[in-house]
Amino acid sequence: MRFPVVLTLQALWAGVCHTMQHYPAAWGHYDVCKSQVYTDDGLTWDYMACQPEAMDMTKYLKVSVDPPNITCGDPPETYCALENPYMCNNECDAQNEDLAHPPELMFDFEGRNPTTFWQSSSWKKYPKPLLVNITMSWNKTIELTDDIVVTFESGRPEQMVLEKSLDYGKTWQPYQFYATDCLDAFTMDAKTVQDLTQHTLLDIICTEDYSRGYVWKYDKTVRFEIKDRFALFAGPRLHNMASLYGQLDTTKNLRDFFTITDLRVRLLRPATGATMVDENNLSRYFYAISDIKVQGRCKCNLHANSCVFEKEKLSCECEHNTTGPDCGRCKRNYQGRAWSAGSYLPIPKGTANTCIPNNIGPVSK
Ligand SMILES: *[C@@H]1O[C@H](CO)[C@@H](O)[C@H](O)[C@H]1NC(C)=O
Ligand SMILES: *[C@@H]1O[C@H](CO)[C@@H](O)[C@H](O)[C@H]1NC(C)=O
Ligand SMILES: *[C@@H]1O[C@H](CO)[C@@H](O)[C@H](O)[C@H]1NC(C)=O
Ligand SMILES: *[C@@H]1O[C@H](CO)[C@@H](O)[C@H](O)[C@H]1NC(C)=O
Ligand SMILES: *[C@@H]1O[C@H](CO)[C@@H](O)[C@H](O)[C@H]1NC(C)=O
Ligand SMILES: [Ca+2]
Repeated sequence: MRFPVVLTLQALWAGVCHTMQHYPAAWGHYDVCKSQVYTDDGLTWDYMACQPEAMDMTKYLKVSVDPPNITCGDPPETYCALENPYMCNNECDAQNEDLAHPPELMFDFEGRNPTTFWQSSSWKKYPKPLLVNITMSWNKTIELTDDIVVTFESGRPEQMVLEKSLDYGKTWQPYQFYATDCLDAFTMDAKTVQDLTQHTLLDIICTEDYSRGYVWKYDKTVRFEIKDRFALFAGPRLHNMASLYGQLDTTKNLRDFFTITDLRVRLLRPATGATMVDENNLSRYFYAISDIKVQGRCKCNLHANSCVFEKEKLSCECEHNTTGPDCGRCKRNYQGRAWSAGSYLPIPKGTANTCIPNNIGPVSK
């Protein structure tokens, strides 16, 4: 016989959740790495798969904008409204704090009025493309848990690509293409996330949903739809996370799809709101972004339930005698069997796959 003795508040909460068979609607389960239990042999530890909570990842990133001098205000510049070339009261001056639009303003607390935003210089060199890369780096592997949302203060771009890296920026893969005309811009057929199935979930699509015509006047966001992709396994409203966790456990490609170390927004063509660009007033064309949302959790291979930000860097607080920034290996003297990630299965506690001391025979669990 075996019954858990609850020793910490966190364990208590987890215990309550389990007895109620209540599986939370979103990620955020697997919050305990170990708990003490009484068995016939007395008090021992029970180890479980665990992961840190999802959080606002924009607090921990480094941002770079390329080319470096593309941010407006040096020299100062005056912009006109896209929809009205006679309305020219948007000033940018890097030397004046009230009129400067540096990259940090994409990640500050939004909710005050007026909004704060980063802005590029205008499309002075038309018809040469106005190209800007916004690169966000964590120097840590992260698992995305919610949609990436980019909110434009200007019109939404007519062409843009969201890219990701899994190797600290050495190589990049597209996540999604965005255009007013996918065929023309990227020779891809236009799709929406609703066209995806479990089978095609990892397909990289081009969507016209976020850049068509003047729609931007009412909706200024461009999304990468993580939750709709989760829903292909977990059902609408993500009520069946067990099914998603099961899939993530067994399908490396799927797990890697939602894992990143860096993100890049490639802005390729600004909003023009028309088929013809007004060459007499290029001050109407530029990019401005007020907010970027990235929600995720540190990837700790199910061996840590917390992740700390120290010396400008995120790292997992590894349990189960694992170590490394992602708990990706066994501690010295705990190499009694090969390292392995924890497993979400069986639901709800998973399997810890702890590292075991050297020179001890096979031990279960
Ligand atoms: C943006 O990044 C891509 C690679 O992701 C690179 O090919 C391109 O030259 C960069 N553009 C700028 C303006 O830095
Ligand atoms: C940025 O610098 C490059 C060369 O360093 C220059 O050619 C370019 O015109 C500059 N762009 C802007 C917007 O000032
Ligand atoms: C990234 O993190 C590693 C430690 O994991 C550190 O040695 C390296 O300097 C960091 N790189 C940057 C660019 O911060
Ligand atoms: C064009 O741009 C300039 C600023 O560059 C502005 O003063 C002018 O009013 C704009 N509109 C028209 C219709 O020329
Ligand atoms: C890890 O090692 C410590 C001793 O260093 C031991 O007390 C602990 O039980 C071990 N934990 C696991 C999960 O094996
Ligand atoms: Ca802002």
